[in-house]
Amino acid sequence: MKALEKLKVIGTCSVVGASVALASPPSYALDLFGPLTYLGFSDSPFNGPSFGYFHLEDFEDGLLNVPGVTPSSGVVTSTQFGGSIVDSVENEPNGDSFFSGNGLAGYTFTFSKATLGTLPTHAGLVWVDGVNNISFEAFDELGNSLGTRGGSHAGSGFFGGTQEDRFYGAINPTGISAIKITGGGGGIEIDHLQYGGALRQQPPSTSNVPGPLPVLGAAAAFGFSRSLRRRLKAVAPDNRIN
Ligand SMILES: [Ca+2]
Ligand SMILES: [Ca+2]
Ligand SMILES: [Ca+2]
Repeated sequence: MKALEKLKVIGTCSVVGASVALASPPSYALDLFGPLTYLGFSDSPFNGPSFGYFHLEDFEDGLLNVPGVTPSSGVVTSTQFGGSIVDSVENEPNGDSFFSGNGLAGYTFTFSKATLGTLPTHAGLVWVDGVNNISFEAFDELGNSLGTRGGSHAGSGFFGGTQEDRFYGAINPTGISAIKITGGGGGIEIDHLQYGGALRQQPPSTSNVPGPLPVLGAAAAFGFSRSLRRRLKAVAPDNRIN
């Protein structure tokens, strides 16, 4: 059955939202990812960095209900289809995903700075079914393209199969306003929509006042120096050591 024949017209999904705040924010540079083999979140290049917030939509609750993101089109796959025709990062046919019947147009996921506080610095998704050729694009805070990535990894069938699944994503330190993915003819299906705002780098300190640790260090060094002089005088009394 062709993807176009999956008249997956309109549906819903599940949320695995998470907010993680860790110390030592790293620095990030503009980067694009994909197509990367992806069989679970442990394969995500975003699995590990420190975030002020992070959301992963796996659609397993039948809803697209993570905050601050709006799709241009599409439905949760289970609302239109069931069984083995549903592709998912999770073990289909028990999983769920997000589907659009117009793969050529694909869909754009737009992020809300008002809802999230800051635009995500990291954003990506996992292509799970459709037709070649596949193209991913990300947009900066002004809506300008950050670049594209392409792939042609679609398998021959439309009834599940995770070996063809690939991650696409982007990092932009000044924010990502939207990500878009398109395919060939027929439908397109994605899963594991994920995005997060990295913790900001702390500005370097401009203070010239030494902290308590350097002061203590200097005092210790002075004390050691006096002790050393006394020892040298005892060992070599004829040498002048002041
Ligand atoms: Ca959900
Ligand atoms: Ca899923
Ligand atoms: Ca698949």
